[in-house]
Amino acid sequence: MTEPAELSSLIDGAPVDTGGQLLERTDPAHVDQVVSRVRLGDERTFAHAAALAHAAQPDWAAVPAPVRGVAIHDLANILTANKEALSQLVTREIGKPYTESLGEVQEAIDTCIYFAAEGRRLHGMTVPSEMPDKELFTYRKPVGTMAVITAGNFPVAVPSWYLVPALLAGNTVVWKPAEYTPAIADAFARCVRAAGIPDSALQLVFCDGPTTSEGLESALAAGHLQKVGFTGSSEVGRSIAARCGRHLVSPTLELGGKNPLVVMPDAPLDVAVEGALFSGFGTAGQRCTSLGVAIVHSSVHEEFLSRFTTAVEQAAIGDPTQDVLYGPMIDERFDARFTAWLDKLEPHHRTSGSSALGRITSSNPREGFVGDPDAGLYQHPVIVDGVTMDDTIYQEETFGPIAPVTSFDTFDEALTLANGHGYGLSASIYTTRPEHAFNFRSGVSAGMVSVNNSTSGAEAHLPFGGNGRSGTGGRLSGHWVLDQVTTWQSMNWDFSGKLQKAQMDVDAPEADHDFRL
Ligand code: UN1
Repeated sequence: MTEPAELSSLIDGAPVDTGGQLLERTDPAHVDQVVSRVRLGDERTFAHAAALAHAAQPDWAAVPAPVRGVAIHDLANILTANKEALSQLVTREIGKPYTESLGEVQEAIDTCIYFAAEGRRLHGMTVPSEMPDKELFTYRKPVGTMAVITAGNFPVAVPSWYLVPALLAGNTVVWKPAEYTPAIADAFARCVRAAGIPDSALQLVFCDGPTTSEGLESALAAGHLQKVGFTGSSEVGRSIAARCGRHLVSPTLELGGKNPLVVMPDAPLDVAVEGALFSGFGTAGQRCTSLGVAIVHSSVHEEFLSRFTTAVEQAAIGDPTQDVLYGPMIDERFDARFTAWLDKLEPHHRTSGSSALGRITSSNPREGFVGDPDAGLYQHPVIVDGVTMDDTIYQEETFGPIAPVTSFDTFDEALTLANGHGYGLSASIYTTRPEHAFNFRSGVSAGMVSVNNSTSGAEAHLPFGGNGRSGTGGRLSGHWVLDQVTTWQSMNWDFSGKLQKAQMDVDAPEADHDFRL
């Protein structure tokens, strides 16, 4: 195997040697194998990248939108041609099962396909004026330069949700990917470059969290950023939002979730179990859309729990290059944080799904494990029944292979449980009755609602995002994200040859208000 190259930030397309820390990234399924090495940047790297992106923005915005769309179309083709290579990198760098990695890259391709055509729309409107000889118009203007800070669990799809519409709309971008996915980020940036998008329009910066905060502050203070997009934890989102607020820059935040999955007494139970299995344990529970809590009607609770337990016991877990439900934890930090969650289980919790808890190893084995458990960061799956609203595992996002379960008697109780943690990303209900589906839709705080489908697996052209602790209401994907990457500009043109004052010079017909039939 060839020695992995040393990667670094790409500023105006050129690698920069900042002399910062050298981070070694190992395959979480084979922790003795180095996948990539990355030289982290310092605060000036970030601020410098923002200054250059800001300077380059007018030129990129001057390229006609349909032509920018052609570049996005080319990016779709380049990603398609490199789909296997990129997916293999995703599987190696973060341990995502290969079929899911292919799905993730496809999500980025779908995003490009959608936005390539948007280059020929980006519609504004003509609006009637209240006065004669005057025309009103609206235009979408790029916001300017965006900082995009993304997490490592979807290292291709989620960045594409920001980068693709941002570039299409004429913005330039400073992208700070998760520092533990440098090879994927580098590969994705090289695909963008191969599509003919200028190096100055996408600056790739590798920094750790504290350095990113400092860099962000300098760039915001210098007026070089007009938007910050962030996908990650609610805690970091809160601090980014506060920072943005001080500079009057509106952030787009896609934060954590505690996504409820409600099982009504009339639910198709097998479908609900399948949905809970994928929601709770797909990607080892490391999706922002992963199952937060299964809320099961007391009349079907025991039956659901027993079928769910069997499904989890029988699930294939292990080597992500094989056909498994989930592979390793993304990174040691995720693994350690998940272990800390297991310590928060309480005596009233009843666990099932695995004969053991914690790391899967040869001395703490899982029956049917696929591959060598000692080689990677594998965690036993756990279903935790008997969860109450006071429990920390009800209130906080856990980001790991754990499925909290609770029960309810009335629909209102189910809704209270679905909303009580204050997150509002995705929510799912299993039912065969339309009134349950629609009442859940209107009562739940989540930005995304599934009926008879898992909490995960949003499609690339529906609005994606949440409320409350999950975000400030901005939406990614589809045409909805255009309101994040553009601002509306209105224009009025008066060709009457005189000053016509709005509201005052309106020649409105006179009505006879005393008229009665
Ligand atoms: C995330 O975890 O940040 O809906 C995004 C899903 C995926 C995206 C998840 N399409 O689960």
